[in-house]
Amino acid sequence: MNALFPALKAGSDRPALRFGAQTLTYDELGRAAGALAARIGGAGRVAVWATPTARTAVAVTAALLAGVPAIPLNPRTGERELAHILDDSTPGLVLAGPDDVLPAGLAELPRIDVETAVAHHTPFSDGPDDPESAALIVYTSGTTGPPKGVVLSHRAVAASLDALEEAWAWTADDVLVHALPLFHVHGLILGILGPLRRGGSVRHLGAFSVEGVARELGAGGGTMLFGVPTMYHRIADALDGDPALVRALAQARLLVSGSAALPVHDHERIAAATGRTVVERYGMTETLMNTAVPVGSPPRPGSVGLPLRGVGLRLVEEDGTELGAYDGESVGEIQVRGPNLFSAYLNRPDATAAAFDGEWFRTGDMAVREPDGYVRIVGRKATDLIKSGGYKIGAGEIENALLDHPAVAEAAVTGEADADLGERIVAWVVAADAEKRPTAEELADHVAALLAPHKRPRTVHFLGSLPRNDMGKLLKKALPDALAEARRG
Ligand code: MCA
Ligand code: AMP
Repeated sequence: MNALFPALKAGSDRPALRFGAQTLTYDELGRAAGALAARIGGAGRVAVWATPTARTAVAVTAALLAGVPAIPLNPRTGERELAHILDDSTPGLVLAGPDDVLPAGLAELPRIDVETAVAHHTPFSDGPDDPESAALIVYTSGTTGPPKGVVLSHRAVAASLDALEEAWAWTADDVLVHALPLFHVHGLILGILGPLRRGGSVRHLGAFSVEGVARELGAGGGTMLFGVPTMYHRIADALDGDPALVRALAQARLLVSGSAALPVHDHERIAAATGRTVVERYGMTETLMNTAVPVGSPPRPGSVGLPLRGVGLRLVEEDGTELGAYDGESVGEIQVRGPNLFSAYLNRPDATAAAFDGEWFRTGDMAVREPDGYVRIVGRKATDLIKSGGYKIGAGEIENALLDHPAVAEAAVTGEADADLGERIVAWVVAADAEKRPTAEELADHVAALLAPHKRPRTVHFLGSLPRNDMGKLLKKALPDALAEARRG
């Protein structure tokens, strides 16, 4: 197939990546990734300890050049989730930084330390001949059960990044600033592979801070910012009284939000202070990017824009009928098809089949279309999927983890509106012994250690029993009333 990263092949002294004080030019990245690609060629699949560092970018680039599927691992993944991912994806080795201390769960895997400074040049290929070859396996939560591995091909990655090139006039002159984690589509595929495919550059902040955004977009010369709504909310909060931040945002070419809905209030605060409108795009791990507000379009707060090049999008009613009207009112489930779609859920033909209606992928997101075709997301089908800080989290996986705590007899998990996180995880717990309730912190630590810190409950309510119907089915909608009653009684 055509090279995923033509600028890497050509090599140059232009900066490709900057993480803090460390910069890699295209030449340097080509040497580091080329040398590593030569070592991992026969590895089957490789796990990547995806810290927010240049090493992760080198490791993933090397895997793509070698045609070896990469499985990015959240370095904070708890023991149970890590064990599941390793069992399911069976990597042949793990790529990590020389100083990284890996958890016991990875001790059995051969390890290669990723070097970023490599003096010699190792010739590398353009990647696998077959564009359908798996490029990445990214784990994503469902309503119940452990996360599923989403197999993304070289074809899907290239198609989605090239469609964004067109929508945003994204070029080699762009300098992308972001602070997203590198184990999900947003931060890794859009935020690292995107600039590399264009021959442009990326400045990663390591960890999100409003000061870092102001610095890199301002004096740092960044032209684009990618973030989740929580980040834009924190930026909006800081604008008053921070003229340097206002200037930095005002001079950026493109401010993009995604992974969850950016509230209109935050859109408006940023536009009022900076004169710039944030554009949204809508995607999913399984589909990569589906829609985007094109650069230069008039402000459309609350809209995720138009289907990207090559993406078919339809709205479908409960009974399977396709909505014909673009009236801004009729709500249907978003279904998509196109070259941006994933290949399958790893080892889950049942789940893969259930996710499709023919060639159409059922996203589970509910939307309306305006008369001019713009898509506005109004909700989602499954209330047991929570989006917190831009992370998708299944209520079921947290309930199971809570039930494994010896002091928990029953547990339910819901998402509650939160100005900062979009939704906050709330746990409703019946203690095994009402006299010896665990603390909220103990339960949060327990979930963080088993699954991941971002999956920990932020609020814990204790109840004497959970509300259920005659069949014993949990009534999640009745939980607030049950709590109010428990407090009264
Ligand atoms: C706190 N921490 C803990 C605990 N409590 N660690 C262990 N046990 C505990 N009990 C640690 C955390 O690990 C973290 O450490 C620090 O305390 C703060 O954590 P937290 O409160 O969770 O962070 P936050 O302030 O809530 O983070 C906000 C955030 C983050 C920065 C916006 O949510 C974020 O990075 N979101 C991005 C999600 C994303 O990329 N989604 C894309 C997937 P430390 O401070 O050291 O880190 S969606 C996607 O890809 C699709 C395709 C799409 O459309 O984009
Ligand atoms: P994930 O499964 O983690 O890849 O998250 C995908 C989900 O994030 C989608 O199904 C949507 O529910 C949500 N999402 C992504 N971008 C947006 C957006 N711009 N507005 C609203 N929801 C979004």
